[in-house]
Amino acid sequence: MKTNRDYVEFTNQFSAHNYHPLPVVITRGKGIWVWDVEGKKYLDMLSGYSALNQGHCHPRIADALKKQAEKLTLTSRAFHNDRMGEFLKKICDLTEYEKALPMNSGAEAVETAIKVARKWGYSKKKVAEDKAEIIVCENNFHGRTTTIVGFSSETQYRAGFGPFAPGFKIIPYDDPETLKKEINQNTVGFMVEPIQGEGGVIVPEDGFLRKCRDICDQKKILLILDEIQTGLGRTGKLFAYQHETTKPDILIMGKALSGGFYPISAIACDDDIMEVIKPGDHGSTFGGNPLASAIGIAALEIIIEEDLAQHAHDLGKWFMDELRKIRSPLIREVRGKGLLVGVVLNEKARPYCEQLMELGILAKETHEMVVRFAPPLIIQKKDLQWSLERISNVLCT
Ligand code: IF1
Repeated sequence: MKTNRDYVEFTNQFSAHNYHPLPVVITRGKGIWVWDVEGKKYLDMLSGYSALNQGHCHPRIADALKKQAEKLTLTSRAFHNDRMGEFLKKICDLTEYEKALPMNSGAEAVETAIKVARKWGYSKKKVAEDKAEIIVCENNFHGRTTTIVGFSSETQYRAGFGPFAPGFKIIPYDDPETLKKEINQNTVGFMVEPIQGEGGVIVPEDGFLRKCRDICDQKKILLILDEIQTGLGRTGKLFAYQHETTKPDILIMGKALSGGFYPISAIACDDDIMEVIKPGDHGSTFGGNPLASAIGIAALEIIIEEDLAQHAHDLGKWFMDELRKIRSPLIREVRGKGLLVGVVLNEKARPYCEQLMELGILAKETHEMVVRFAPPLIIQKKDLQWSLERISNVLCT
């Protein structure tokens, strides 16, 4: 029988070394569980970085995929297909926006939002040609394209990849006062994550988004929320902004929009903004294809019908309380919302993730000192209890 190590060595011969994964080779997944090539079972507490909110291989999405795969997968946008409208209506109904634009990866949806915001700035706000500015936050993570890493504050994401696109200004996270000060006549938008995921699960002060909303309204700029990671139930609401009585001008979503079957992303906004995009302005070979649409429809229906946001809210609160009861000098802080939880350690987190793996829990460190726990939202209390016993074991030794 081939071992995990065999697969890792084989793969490393052909793979670019752009990752440093835990040494486990997964071959099967069902619900909250995955199995490695040696037959060992693990609780997946990363969920494909929140793409698997519905759990691995949800049978209903698999069915939708199989049915559509045998009928029609791709037309390109040169022609219409009979599934995209239904998918976009579903997004619009759920988010209460008038229009949606489908793409594939999260980074592409972020790029789409940037293009829409800039064009809105030129055509509606009359910003001078090529002067549009978008304000973003320190410690952001919005993807890996050259434009996006150009406004990252993380040295490694940028180093060696310049020159970068101009037109972005970085301000501290969770700092509405600075946002207000930095807006000028060329500013078209403020793009921000409701909780910084990659940044180490950083939760801003209550009221942060509401203040940003007010400032953006006063100064007539667009509030653009990247909910690629926080959206679709993860934080205990369908979208994290719903924790505050506010709504962005452009909403960016991805990841769980496909339940992990396929890269599907989108932006949603009202027509007074989306209308700036004209035929030929933007597109993608695969965006909005019928297979993606069928998958997306099923993925969204599951989130609603299984009430995953409420479930994440209830369980997340309990889970964080239980984590806070663990008495260990290693733990500096437990923070998060819903089932997006970060345990901040006083030491590097990687060795603890490796120990958790030995005990059958898959979690990955972020920002060196933080262990992120973000299980599929279908998880039950008894399984979280099971994980807590092991987490406590690892952190108390
Ligand atoms: C990697 C972290 C998660 C995102 C937000 C856009 C994107 C992401 C808020 C881009 C993607 C990923 C990408 C993945 C690791 C990962 C991540 F560890 F970096 F922090 F999820 F937590 N906006 N996040 O979180 O979406 O183009 O990847 O579909 O290895 O880069 P994408």
